[in-house]
Amino acid sequence: MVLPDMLNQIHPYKVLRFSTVALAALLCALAFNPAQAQQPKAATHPPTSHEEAAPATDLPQLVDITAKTGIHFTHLSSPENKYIVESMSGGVALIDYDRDGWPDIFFTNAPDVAMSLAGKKARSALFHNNHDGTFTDVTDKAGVAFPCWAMGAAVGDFNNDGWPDLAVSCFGGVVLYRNNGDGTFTDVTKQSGLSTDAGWATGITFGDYDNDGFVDLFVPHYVDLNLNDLPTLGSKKTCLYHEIAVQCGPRGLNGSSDNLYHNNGNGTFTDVSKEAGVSDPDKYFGLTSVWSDFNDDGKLDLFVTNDGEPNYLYRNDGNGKFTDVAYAAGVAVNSGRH
Ligand SMILES: [Ca+2]
Ligand SMILES: [Ca+2]
Ligand SMILES: [Ca+2]
Ligand SMILES: [Ca+2]
Repeated sequence: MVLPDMLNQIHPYKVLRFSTVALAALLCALAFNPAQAQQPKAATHPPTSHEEAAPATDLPQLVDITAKTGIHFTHLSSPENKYIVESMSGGVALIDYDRDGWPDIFFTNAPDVAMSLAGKKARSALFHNNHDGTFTDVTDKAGVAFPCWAMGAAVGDFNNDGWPDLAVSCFGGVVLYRNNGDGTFTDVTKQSGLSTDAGWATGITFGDYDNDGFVDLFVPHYVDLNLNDLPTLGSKKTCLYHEIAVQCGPRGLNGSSDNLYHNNGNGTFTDVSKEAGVSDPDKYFGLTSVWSDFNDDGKLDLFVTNDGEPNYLYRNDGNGKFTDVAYAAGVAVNSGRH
């Protein structure tokens, strides 16, 4: 999952606000045993005077419990958001990496441009769920601190050993971590064949589209950006908003194609994007993706959101090929309000 600033790029703090709200909601959910949460007890007594005094609202009441959880994580990037690559990062994934029945949390992190050019990295983090509403930072033991200039993450057991593995989308391709089952992970990007992925990967997702029992990986790509030739604030017409100098992009920048990787069942993947019909030859600005069998035919379909450009809804035709039906389904474009 990646948390992009899709709302308006001239308001750089929306990413932070959105991430904070999402995190607060997430932690509220995680504070409870999932099994208990799924089976709420029916009220067995009449409301007390205290309950009667509660605000008259049907809306759920959420409380920010972050400070009590032991989660101390700061997403770096840049609050100034001078460049689009500094405003589009920020992702989180729930992964019960130790299979104790309690979801643990992985946060991606990203440097700003100046840090990256100086060779500095941003530390991602994995927090273990202690079952009591608190979490422990296990990043270093797990070996997942510095996957890349990280954007989003996806969880899937790519080698079917029962232990959930972790894929991270990066400004610069993808990283695949194999879960060793002992609290540690191994970077298997190279041997998996996924190191060929290049460009700005965003909202990746695992799904077994061909029903062979092995999860496959879809990787949308966003803007084709060169760190050594970054368009600066207001440097061209598309970097102006009502004559105000703003961050450049995505409009006015080049996009990047998408990739579908078929899981070969032996720890390796093969790029099948073009034959499957999901390669995005028009190079739209891909942001995130989700597998779902929307027509209930037993075959996973794929929805890909593109920033400011038509989305894709790929219907799975069952022979390793997909057909984009986004326009017919009414999900290609929105009303275009600005
Ligand atoms: Ca766990
Ligand atoms: Ca696994
Ligand atoms: Ca598969
Ligand atoms: Ca389907």
